[in-house]
Amino acid sequence: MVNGDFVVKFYNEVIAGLSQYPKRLPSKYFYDATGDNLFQQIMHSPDYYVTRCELEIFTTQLPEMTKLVIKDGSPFDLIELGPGDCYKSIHLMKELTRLETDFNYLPIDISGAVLDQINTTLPPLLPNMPVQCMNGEYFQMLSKAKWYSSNRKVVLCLGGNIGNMTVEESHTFCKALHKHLNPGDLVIIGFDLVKNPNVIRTAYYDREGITSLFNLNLLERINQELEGNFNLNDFEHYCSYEPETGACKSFLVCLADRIVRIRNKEIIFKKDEYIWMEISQKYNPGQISEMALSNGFKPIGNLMDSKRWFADACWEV
Ligand code: AVJ
Repeated sequence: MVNGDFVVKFYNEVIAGLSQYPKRLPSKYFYDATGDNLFQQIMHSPDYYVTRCELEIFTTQLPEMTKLVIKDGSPFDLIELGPGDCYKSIHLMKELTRLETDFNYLPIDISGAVLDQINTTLPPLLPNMPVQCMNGEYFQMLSKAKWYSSNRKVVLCLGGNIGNMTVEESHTFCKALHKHLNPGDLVIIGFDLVKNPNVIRTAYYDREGITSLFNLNLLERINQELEGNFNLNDFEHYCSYEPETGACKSFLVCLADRIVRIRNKEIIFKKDEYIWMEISQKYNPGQISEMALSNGFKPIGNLMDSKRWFADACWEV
């Protein structure tokens, strides 16, 4: 996608979200350069357990995971949706390489910067692993991956990215994922699990206030890229976690009556009105299996960390 198309899409989605009541902004736009940097800080903050738990799975459960991935020993394409810096998947790739497994690595991301980074860091670490970066939307690139090779596919969707969808959106996503794969393919998909509600809320309402900056940064990005005039001081971060639904939500609350301009569009904010910024949905193991079964997958096991706070679910097509 060329930059002009991106800006048009970004603008349209921002205006559509802020024209709704209650107002919404899509959290997928959190990740510009500043947002990437803030998310790195979140991942290393003591209150945010998610990354540490999944990393533990990718270090302590590797034998189990590689066995599932290698399967009958036939060559495969390891496809990663939203690889980031491969912080977790690199452990799997290293182990597969050590075992002299025949596979290609195909990271798919909407961000060219993420893929450039992978192209410079991975080859020196794993010189024998073929890497084919795919820049674009997940499903468009998954269709393209079929033409890259006829190998069976192993798809990684890590980091609880699926958590940024509502339960309903996740079902739609899993259905589409299933449609893009063939019998025998494998999916490893990360789900953050329900746990003590205070642990969850603290992870998204951290004492250092990084999550607040992470949310406010989207307003700043709108100012920069869409000629907005948000005053960031007018907005305050709020986070809720509801144990009954597993929904953890972030909001920005407007502290006064304001009119914000984005290009030629005026958006009216009443005092105490909020923008729903992000959902991070939590699941229990039963709901994960249900997600698999109702969308055509066969659940073959959940790999979990020692605290059982996070699960990488393994599903066969
Ligand atoms: C990148 C989607 C896994 O929802 O836990 C972290 C993003 N938001 N803190 C998550 C995030 C606030 C994160 N994921």
